[in-house]
Amino acid sequence: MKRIIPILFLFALLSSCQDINKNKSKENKNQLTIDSLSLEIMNETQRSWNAYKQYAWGHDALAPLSKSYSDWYEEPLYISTIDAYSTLYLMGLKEEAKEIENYVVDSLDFDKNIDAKIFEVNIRILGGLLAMYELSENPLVLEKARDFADRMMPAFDTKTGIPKYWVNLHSGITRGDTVNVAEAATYTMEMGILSYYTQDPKYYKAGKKATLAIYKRRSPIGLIGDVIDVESGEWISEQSHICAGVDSYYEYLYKSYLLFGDEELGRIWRESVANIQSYLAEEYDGRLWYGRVDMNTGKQVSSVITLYDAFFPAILALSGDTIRAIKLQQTWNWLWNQYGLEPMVYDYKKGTPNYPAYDLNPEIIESAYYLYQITGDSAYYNMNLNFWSDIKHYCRTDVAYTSVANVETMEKKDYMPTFFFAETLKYFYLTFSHDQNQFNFDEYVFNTEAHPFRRSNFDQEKAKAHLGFE
Ligand code: DMJ
Repeated sequence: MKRIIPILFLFALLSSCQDINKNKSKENKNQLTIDSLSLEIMNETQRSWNAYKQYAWGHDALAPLSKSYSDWYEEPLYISTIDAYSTLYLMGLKEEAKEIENYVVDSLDFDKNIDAKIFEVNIRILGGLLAMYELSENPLVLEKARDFADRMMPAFDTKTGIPKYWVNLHSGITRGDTVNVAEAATYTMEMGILSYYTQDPKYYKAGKKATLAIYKRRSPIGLIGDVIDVESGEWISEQSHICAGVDSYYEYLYKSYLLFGDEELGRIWRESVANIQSYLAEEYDGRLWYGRVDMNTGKQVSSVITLYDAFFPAILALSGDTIRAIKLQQTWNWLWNQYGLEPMVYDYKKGTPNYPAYDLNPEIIESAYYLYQITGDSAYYNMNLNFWSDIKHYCRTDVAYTSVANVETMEKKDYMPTFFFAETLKYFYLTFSHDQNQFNFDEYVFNTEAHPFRRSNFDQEKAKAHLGFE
């Protein structure tokens, strides 16, 4: 993979080439600049982590303006604690990471009488614990992950195999028959990893059954809808798109194929992405967009998109379609620069934000990181530099970072989502420390919450037996 020094620093280097030690001086300066940016991200992560510890330890999320906390349910589920681990670990903040590991092993108890959202806890808690197990190699962490997954499993007991929306972690009672596609079918990675390590295929089989239940209900032109009834299997909404509510279904088709070698998912990914390109993609005002269409006719029904859709350049690039990935990332970069942060929901034909919040989301940063790694083009490094500088400008508080209620006024909210630790800071750090960091995606596959899993840990022949696929 090509490694190109970012253009900004190249200029800085060229201007210092006047003495006989110029080559030496270049190297040192480059080293210094790259190091100072990744050091800045590390320091800002540590500062935010200290604030979380001081004001919100054990709770789900930090409220950075009121210097308090916010929980998702009646009792905390330690979501930030678990979500932050892999980021702290890969930044070399080993003491902080060890403290979380000890907390998980000694004090964590999932036997709680709360109804948890199965999609969210799968990617953040189960994904976070499994990455913690890989990185710490502590078998007690795997036991916690297994205990948590066993509490999730009753949700999959439906007529279609698509899980219910909520599961009670104590009683196993489930509720919520209406789910979107991401909530229906974003399980094969975490469940597959757990099956691999426990050699019990029941987890992967449940996750894959849910994915196949969605695929099986595609229309004659090969498109899926976006909201479904888990018992009847009827589509409740027949809009086809790659936006929030569907996104990670596609992401997991490719990533699970990559990690475990499940060719059936690889085939579904290839077929699905071809249909996405045929029906969803369009050039509008000289830019590439992916709109919403009717799953049966393929006719466009809306040009409303969400900032979550910026995950797509990353997965396109990872799966080999660098040309479209580059074009699409230009669109997202353009949109970011219209405001200085991205609006959560935007209508690209009207040119208006339908919901103007920005919650410190990672997707556009993730895609810039992938494109930087894959193309070696410093434009993507500089994109992340620009995103970072805007986030610092608009979202930094005296103790951490906070979401923004409106990207037109930059009015702040009082909330730092757990994925700011898990994803946003991680992708900045990986971009700025790219040469020194071993956690690149040649060697690791990241789940949709950016928890890293080492590809060489998964022998694809053994995966067939442990996960139970042909
Ligand atoms: C994350 O929780 C995950 O990436 C999820 O798949 C959708 N996006 C949010 C952050 O924006």
